[in-house]
Amino acid sequence: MALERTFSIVKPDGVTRNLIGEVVRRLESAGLKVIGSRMVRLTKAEAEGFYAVHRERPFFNDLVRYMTSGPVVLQVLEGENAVAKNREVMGATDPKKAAAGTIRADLAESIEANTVHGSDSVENAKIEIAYFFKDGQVCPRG
Ligand code: 3AN
Repeated sequence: MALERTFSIVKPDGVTRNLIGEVVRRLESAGLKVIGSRMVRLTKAEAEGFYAVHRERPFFNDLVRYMTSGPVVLQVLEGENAVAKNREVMGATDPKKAAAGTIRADLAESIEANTVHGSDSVENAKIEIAYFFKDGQVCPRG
């Protein structure tokens, strides 16, 4: 088991529907610790940069529009196998395919408005955390 960090977003649909607490409750219940958290409304440039790997996908413009449609909560999570654990609690990208009891199965509105983001690897977690958090904005709790 490895102590890892991962990056999480409560997306605009989650914030709008007052689900911040419910998302964090599920993450904390799974043993993940929130060691960084801030609420922002992403700029178009920030959202485009964050989702740059999807630039050529047909849903890219809609995704950027959606991610900038309201505030989001950016979070750094720490825990044993944090990357996989967060993905497990989130469920599959498409809520219709997500396992019962996951955040996306229970709470997501659609494949786009799917309530949460979570890094898909330790490498990408490092890149995503650095994209949004400076060193002093993360508080390891040991
Ligand atoms: P995940 O968030 O599960 O890692 P990615 O990285 O493949 O999924 O997709 C990033 C985001 O792009 C998703 N969270 C979702 O909001 C959006 N997305 C992915 N696939 C589609 C799709 N087929 N149609 C619309 N939006 C999509």
